[in-house]
Amino acid sequence: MNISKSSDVYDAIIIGAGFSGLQQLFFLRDKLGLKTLVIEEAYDLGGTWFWNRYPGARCDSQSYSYCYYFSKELLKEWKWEEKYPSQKEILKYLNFVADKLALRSNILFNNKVISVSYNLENNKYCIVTNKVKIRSQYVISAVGCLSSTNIPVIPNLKDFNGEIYHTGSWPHSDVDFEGKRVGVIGTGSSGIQAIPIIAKKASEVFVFQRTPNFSIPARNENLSDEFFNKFCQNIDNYKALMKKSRHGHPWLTPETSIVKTEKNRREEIFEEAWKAGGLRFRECFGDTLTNQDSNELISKFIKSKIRSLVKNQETARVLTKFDYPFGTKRPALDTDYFETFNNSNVHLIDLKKSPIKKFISKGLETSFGQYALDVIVFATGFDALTGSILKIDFKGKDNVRLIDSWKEGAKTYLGLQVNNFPNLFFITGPGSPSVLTNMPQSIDHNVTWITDCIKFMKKNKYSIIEASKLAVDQWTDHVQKTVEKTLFVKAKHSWYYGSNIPGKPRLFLPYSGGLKKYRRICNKIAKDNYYGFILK
Ligand code: NA7
Repeated sequence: MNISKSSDVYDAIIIGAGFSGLQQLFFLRDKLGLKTLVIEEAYDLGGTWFWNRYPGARCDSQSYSYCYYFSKELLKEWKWEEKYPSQKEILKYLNFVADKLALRSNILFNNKVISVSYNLENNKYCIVTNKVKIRSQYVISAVGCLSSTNIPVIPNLKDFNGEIYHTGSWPHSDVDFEGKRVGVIGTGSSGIQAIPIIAKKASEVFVFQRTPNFSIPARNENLSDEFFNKFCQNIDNYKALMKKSRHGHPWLTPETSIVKTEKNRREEIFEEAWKAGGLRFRECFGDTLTNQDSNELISKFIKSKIRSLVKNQETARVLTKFDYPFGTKRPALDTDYFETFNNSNVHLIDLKKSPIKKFISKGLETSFGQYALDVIVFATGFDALTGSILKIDFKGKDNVRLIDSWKEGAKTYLGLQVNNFPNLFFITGPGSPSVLTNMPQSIDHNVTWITDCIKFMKKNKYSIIEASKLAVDQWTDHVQKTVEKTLFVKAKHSWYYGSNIPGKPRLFLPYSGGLKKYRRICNKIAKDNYYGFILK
């Protein structure tokens, strides 16, 4: 796409060509007929799935739920290969959708958005990229929740002579681990997925663990034609089930309490759920995240499973030194993660006991000693939910800067808007359920809501919508009060609270009330003539 004139004026600019940006483009362009452009930093589409190409990168949501449901045609034309889709398969899928809906012609690639500034006089934003300047009435941030990579500050990184990678910005060519000594820092979902694959090639793998992570077996499998045919006949049921579910997954969470269930029956349910694998394990009872005693029972069950999988009981002890309740930091899904520690070339280093001191030319030094390494893989996560938004200098009315408005924490109304920034929307922004849910379902809700809102504005001849300060404050308060009813508060050291990034304000970032409840609230507000928003 060729855009070079600063006179280019759009109805809507969308930042980011991942899952959310693509759907928003289709809805605004094809359903509302708006002049719409997506601006994307990368040379191609995919968002998270464009960048996260590390070995073993795979989605934790089931493939048939991790896709667009706005078109039956798309659902019937795409046959997923695996129960949990790999990064490659998801990227292929997004390209299929973009081709099918002819989206590429409205995407400006290789353009990094630097600033977005509002001009009250003409009610337009000026969007400046590293190459062009464009104006638009609406701006929709579709930058993703987990896109701004976090490389922790550890002294002397520049002294290290080997190869350095981050799981979230992996090279596009294969990385060769054959016969190499590899250090992996971080045991979140990315580390847990990558370590077993790296260990198959590397001569030695040193896993530097600061906090152990609960992980459930994924039990991934190939999907049959029979499964696909059955799915095609049941699309409506599938869709209805995800709408009814707490977090947008294709199952319902029972109301039953772990602690109130008789011991044998409880163990039976845990066993069945463990055998089935996947995130549903977390929801085999209704009070895992709200009742401390219940959580201790399910945590104990997982610990016993890990002990039975790992032969060296000292290694098992370090892998199960949990200091937070199960599920309150994002649990991982794995394929042979714990079993990998039975291989003689895989070593677990407990950073709680001996923290990293610095990098050295040949590797890394902890307070225990030095480790010679050829490769270091940072699996150290992201500046989640706000990092990729605040990389852009958003300026609203009276030159108010978003970075200043969020100094005390990211405050939004429904995760969708901020006061002082008229006509700026966020898809799966902080304050929305986002990362606690099956993302495409949250995206579908936000995109549809924003589209309906703009349609309403056009119909009623409004040109400005802006969340009121009161609505922002009240919603932020509600988000914090909601989480206080859960056990999430017992894991303050988590990226849900922003505490993985030094200096980041501590606020629980996603809305923990569930997608079902959130959808109901947002839709009621829309029905109430956008209560809490100022329309002009
Ligand atoms: P996560 O879940 O943020 O995990 C990052 C890991 O890196 C975690 O184990 C951290 O330990 C560790 N970490 C971070 N900084 C350091 C330092 N300085 N030293 C040692 N270890 C460190 O990121 P992922 O990429 O795995 O997963 C993010 C999401 O992406 C995931 O939930 C999926 O939704 C996809 P900590 O716990 O902070 O002690």
